[in-house]
Amino acid sequence: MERTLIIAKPDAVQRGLVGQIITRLEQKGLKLIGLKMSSLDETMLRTHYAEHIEKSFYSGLEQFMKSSPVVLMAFEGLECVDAVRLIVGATNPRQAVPGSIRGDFAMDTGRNIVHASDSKQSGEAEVSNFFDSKELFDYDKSEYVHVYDDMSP
Ligand code: IDP
Ligand code: MG
Repeated sequence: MERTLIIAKPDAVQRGLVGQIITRLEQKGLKLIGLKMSSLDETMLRTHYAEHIEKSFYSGLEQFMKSSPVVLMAFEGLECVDAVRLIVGATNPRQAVPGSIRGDFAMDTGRNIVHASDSKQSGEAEVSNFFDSKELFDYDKSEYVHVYDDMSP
């Protein structure tokens, strides 16, 4: 099982799309293991977006991500990092396929609604960066027997 971090960004919160984001991921069969609202500060954002700090868009990205609270989610599932990236869609929403979150709800790379971890390693690291161990929940999901062939929780 992999873990992935989802952030419903300020535009999702402002536009009232948080519920639809959660719904799409839940209905896929992913297991929600952490959920909270939070304001992200400069330090957290510089860690989270370390690979982008030197890029021209970084200061705009940081301002945007601080512009209102976000909703943080941790999900667990079999190979869920890649599966969730497909549900989220391309970074540029105008190129994201219809049916994906960005393809259905967004028009601009700088307002693309949602963050999703991009590798198994970043999924583990990002979930740990944003959630204390007490905020992550390990529980049996009875639905798993209907979601995965030959797998019990
Ligand atoms: P990702 O969110 O699909 O993984 P990344 O390339 O990791 O995309 O970029 C992180 C975030 O930085 C994007 O989701 C977007 O919010 C922002 N971003 C990336 N490229 C640009 C750009 O060219 N202009 C404005 N914002 C950008
Ligand atoms: Mg990324």
